[in-house]
Amino acid sequence: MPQEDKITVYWLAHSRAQRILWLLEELGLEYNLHMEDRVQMVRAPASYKKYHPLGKTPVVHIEKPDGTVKKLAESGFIVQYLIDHYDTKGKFKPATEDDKDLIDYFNHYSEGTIQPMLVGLLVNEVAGKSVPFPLSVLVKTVTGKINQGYYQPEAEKNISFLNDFLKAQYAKGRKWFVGEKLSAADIMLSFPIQSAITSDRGITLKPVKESYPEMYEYFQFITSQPAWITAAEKVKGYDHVVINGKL
Ligand SMILES: N[C@@H](CCC(=O)N[C@@H](CS)C(=O)NCC(=O)O)C(=O)O
Repeated sequence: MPQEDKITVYWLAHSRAQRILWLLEELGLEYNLHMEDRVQMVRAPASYKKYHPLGKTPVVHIEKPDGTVKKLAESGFIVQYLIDHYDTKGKFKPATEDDKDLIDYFNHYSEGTIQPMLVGLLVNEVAGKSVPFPLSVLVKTVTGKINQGYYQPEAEKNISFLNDFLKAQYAKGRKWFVGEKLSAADIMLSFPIQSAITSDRGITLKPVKESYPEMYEYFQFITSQPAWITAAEKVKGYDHVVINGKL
């Protein structure tokens, strides 16, 4: 049956919005992509407030055949909504109630626990670059202390936690975060994992490939999925896309 709902994703480069494209591709849905350039290094342009009052990405608009438009924000909620409404073949249906609970946990964990650490590191990096020399030296000293005292050890602890989780899955012959198949947990965790592996912001002080080999292997695996690659190809030229583990 042709898709009746018209889906538009409001997207920014190097953002959480890319994982929504991965999910849409996995669900076999068509969508329009709206993209504009970031401003002030990392901010969304003010025009994004037209699509949702907070002006962040991802935001998804779903236009129904009767012309009404459902406006969705918050990536965890968007992922949950898209699966609830469009996973007609049950591709993402958890196999057990325990799996469902774990998927829900990771959905909340992704934005509620690990992501704030990564945002803290990003904000501190931008702070150091936003002021001229010699003030920048002072700002970098202060933000460096904050990073060393809190954001870096917390980020590293979380990466280690996720790596241990994958290790336990691999020991059972499994490839994904929950159970035996792709789930919303993988979609949501792909963004912080990609950040840890590709950013030079000091998210982990230990090298990921050597110190967190399971996470490194997992990243090679998810970035080789056909739907991931299709989503990445759609934004090539606008973003540093990762395909088969390579930037
Ligand atoms: N918890 C929100 C966070 C949204 C968010 O902060 N998005 C970033 C992109 S990764 C953004 O829009 N940043 C631009 C800005 O804050 O101006 C979600 O998961 O959707």
